[in-house]
Amino acid sequence: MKLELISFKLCPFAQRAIISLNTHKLDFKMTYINPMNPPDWFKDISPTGQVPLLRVDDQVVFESLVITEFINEISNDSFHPSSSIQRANNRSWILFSSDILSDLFGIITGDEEKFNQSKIALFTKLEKIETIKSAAKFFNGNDFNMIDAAFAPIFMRLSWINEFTNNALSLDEFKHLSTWSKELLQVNVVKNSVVEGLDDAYYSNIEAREGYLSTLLID
Ligand SMILES: N[C@@H](CCC(=O)N[C@@H](CS)C(=O)NCC(=O)O)C(=O)O
Repeated sequence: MKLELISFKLCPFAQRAIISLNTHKLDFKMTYINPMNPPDWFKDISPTGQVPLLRVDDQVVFESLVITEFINEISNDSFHPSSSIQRANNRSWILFSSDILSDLFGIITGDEEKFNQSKIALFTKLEKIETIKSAAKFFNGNDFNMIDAAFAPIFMRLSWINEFTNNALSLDEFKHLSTWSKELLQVNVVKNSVVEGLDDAYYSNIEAREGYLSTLLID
């Protein structure tokens, strides 16, 4: 089976797929495009115009969460906990994590009012996760699962934003999330899921958006 992941370097949704492919040690070709200015061949094969897109031989799979489930299905080791209810619970929180990415988008692009609204929305969600997250290293204990791959791109971006500002989105009030974030960002498949210098590109992206967050950047 030939796999090709069509991605965009800054895309947190695509990063989930990269972490999943690398966790399962699957060979794949990586093709980067800019979805804001896509090549014609991409328009022809992408139903939504969005990345990530996984080409599997001559078929395409789209939507990051469907891609990660597909990767799990074609792999030998399960990327989910074994109990059905725990698996369902993980999938619910994985879906929840996609809404957090929408809040982050508002934080990066919005004016002061939008920034504050998005920050409240983000922190309300983080608080909910904090209440159900155990003190364990990862979401399900010591095993790195799909839910960890779904949240890692979020924690990576939160940690960059905190580094670039005076901790504008500090996680300090969330003890369990702080531990989870610290542990996730040390995992090799997470560290290696972005190209070198992506933190600088993310900084430049915040600057270029000229939202309220860009006024909080420390030089
Ligand atoms: N629900 C999609 C969201 C993917 C998404 O928003 N991708 C962005 C890049 S990070 C994109 O392709 N944006 C271009 C567009 O929406 O036209 C998924 O989970 O795969």
